[in-house]
Amino acid sequence: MPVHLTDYMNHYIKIIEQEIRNQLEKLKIPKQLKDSMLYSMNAGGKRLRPILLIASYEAFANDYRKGLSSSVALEMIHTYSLIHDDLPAMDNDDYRRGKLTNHKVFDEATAILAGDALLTYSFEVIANDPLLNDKEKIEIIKILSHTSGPNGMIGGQILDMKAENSEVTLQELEKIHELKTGELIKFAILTGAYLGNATKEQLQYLEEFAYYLGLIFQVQDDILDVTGDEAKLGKRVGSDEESMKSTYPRLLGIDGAIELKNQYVTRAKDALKKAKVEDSYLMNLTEHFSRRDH
Ligand code: GRG
Repeated sequence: MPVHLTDYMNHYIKIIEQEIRNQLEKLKIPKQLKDSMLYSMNAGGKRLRPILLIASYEAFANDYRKGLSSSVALEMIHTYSLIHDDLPAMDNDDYRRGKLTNHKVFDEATAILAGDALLTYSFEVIANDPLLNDKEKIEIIKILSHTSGPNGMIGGQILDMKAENSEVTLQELEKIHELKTGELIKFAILTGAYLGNATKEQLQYLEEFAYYLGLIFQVQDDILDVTGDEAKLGKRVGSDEESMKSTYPRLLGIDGAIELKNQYVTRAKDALKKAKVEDSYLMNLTEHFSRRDH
């Protein structure tokens, strides 16, 4: 019997968080570095990316365990990007997810090193997974380094920095999001499907799906900045007037942003149908990404 998406997500959040603990607690490293890594890894993230990876794997195969190390590695890279993004040299934020940022609890140097450590350790986690063969390890590490590096997330971050305080076109905005947010989502979808033995054709459709899912995530994020409860309370990071950043609602108005998001939802679902995985949790997760309230 199909399980409701919330139960599905909660089930895997427990498994993912246990594996995060397993991977980090065994490290024999100075306490300050370990505490700093653990602090941000356990600071209340929604775990959307690792869940996506497992759902993508399960669209094709059974036994999530084969996707577990990649999903934890992905969450490590996501967390490192947040730690570094919050630093004084970047966004200079004191709070994330309602908690003090890493450099506020520890210090800047420790936060930089904790981010570096999570980035590099993520590759080690994949390389040491006994459930993966060498070909799989190389392929996953290849996709992860590409999507998180200069051709992916980091490339998006630098475009984003260049666009700070200037008007950008919708096309330019979407390029930033495609790289900065979308590439890690692409890693989740492609890695899960690859490990589940999807065909080349299915992988192509899933890449298209991931592209639209990344944009859905970001349009909704921008909408929440304006309409969400946290925005109304003035608590949402990056939501305030201090930033002149281009967003979907600023470029299209709220109604226009919602309309565009709905178009992307249709395209994402079409791509899942073409990949013949419309019965998977990826379908429910598309709705979840589109309607999430935080
Ligand atoms: C390496 C410095 C550096 C930056 C890389 C990804 C990124 C660029 C910076 C992170 C900050 C940011 C606002 C990214 C946009 C994507 C986004 C809204 C991330 C938050 O993702 P959620 O909502 O986070 O999944 P949680 O808190 O649930 O883990």
